[in-house]
Amino acid sequence: MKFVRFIMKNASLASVPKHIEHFSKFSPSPLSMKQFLDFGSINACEKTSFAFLRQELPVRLSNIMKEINLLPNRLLTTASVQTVQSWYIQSLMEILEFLDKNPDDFKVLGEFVDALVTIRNRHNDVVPTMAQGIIEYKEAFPQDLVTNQNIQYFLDRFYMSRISIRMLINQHTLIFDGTLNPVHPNTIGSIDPQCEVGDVVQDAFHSAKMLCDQYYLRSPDLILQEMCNGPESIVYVPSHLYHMLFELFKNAMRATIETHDKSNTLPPIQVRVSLGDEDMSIKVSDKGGGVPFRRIENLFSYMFSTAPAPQIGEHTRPPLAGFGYGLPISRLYAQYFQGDLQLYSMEGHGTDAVIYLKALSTDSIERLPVYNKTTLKNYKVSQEVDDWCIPSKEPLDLKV
Ligand code: W6P
Repeated sequence: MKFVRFIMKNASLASVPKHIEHFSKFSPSPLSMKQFLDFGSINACEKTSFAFLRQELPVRLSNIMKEINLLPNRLLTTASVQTVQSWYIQSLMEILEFLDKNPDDFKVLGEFVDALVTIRNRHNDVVPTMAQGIIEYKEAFPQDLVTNQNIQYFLDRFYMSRISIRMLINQHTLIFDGTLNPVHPNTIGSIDPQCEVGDVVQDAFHSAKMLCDQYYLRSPDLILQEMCNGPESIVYVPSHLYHMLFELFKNAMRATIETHDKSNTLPPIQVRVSLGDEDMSIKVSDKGGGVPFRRIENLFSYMFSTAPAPQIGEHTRPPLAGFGYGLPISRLYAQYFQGDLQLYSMEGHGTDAVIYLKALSTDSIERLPVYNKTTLKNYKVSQEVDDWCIPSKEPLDLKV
């Protein structure tokens, strides 16, 4: 019996490349906020969601698995990346099990929810595990600029794919586990049809402030200005918005405190929320001395912001912000529903960080990577020479 199961298991493992070939030929189907809400409305059923997901999850998994294989070999073969890849293979196999099952069987539907929960847990540590792979790679091949570009391109797409897959899994498991969210009874899965942005700003600020007080024994205040009249709400995933704001606040607080460390007072962090016909914009302004323009791009770079976790000793404390993938991943959350996150800094003064979200749920549609010929081309980017001169710091020698 054990032997039969061993053979069976390896038979399905052997057929995985074929399935990846098959499913990666489909483009992922981006969902709009409205479609997400429809899955959670009274007339939508678990059966429809099941039928959609057992096709769409393999498509999204296979599309990004093809891209993992395009990574430079010296990164692809690290133990960390191999581990992540094995999780994707295992999860794909587990979903494929449901392709020949009957959607009318409630037992099948229950097993599907359980399988999704198992898969979600398996992938919990993807981000730190990939980061470990980058650390290993950086030690072996320091300052490889072409690969830095490739890694940025890959991880933006890989983490965006991951955000989208977790969104699908969260919606299905939250909506069809048969219970109502007791704290937020009006949410549809993780979506709040009336997400009050000001409330999320205050929650995120409060959490960042507590961390800040812990590290620095002081923290700046918040000035929140909502434009228009009264509270402003959009259809959105509050946890995504919270994640972005928490990250921005940590950065703003750290900058404020470190540039005013000799002063008794701290300039407050100002937040403006503005709802227009097309955009919901949220600006977080600090007077923390700003960042030189040249360094702004680095704040979003996975390679630059990947450092071994600082050793916490007796006389050191972990920094409040600036390590890890907070900013690049926050930008992905904003971009996921067609928004963006941008930094406008004035060195010597301070930084404005702006989150742009779509005001209309009809414009909030998933932004998803797709594997195609263009993708392949983008990984082959040039070893070619640049066609702009390199500025020289030496004075030009005109003597003959
Ligand atoms: C800074 C650097 C930064 C990043 C993100 C958000 C705010 C700030 N402030 O000085």
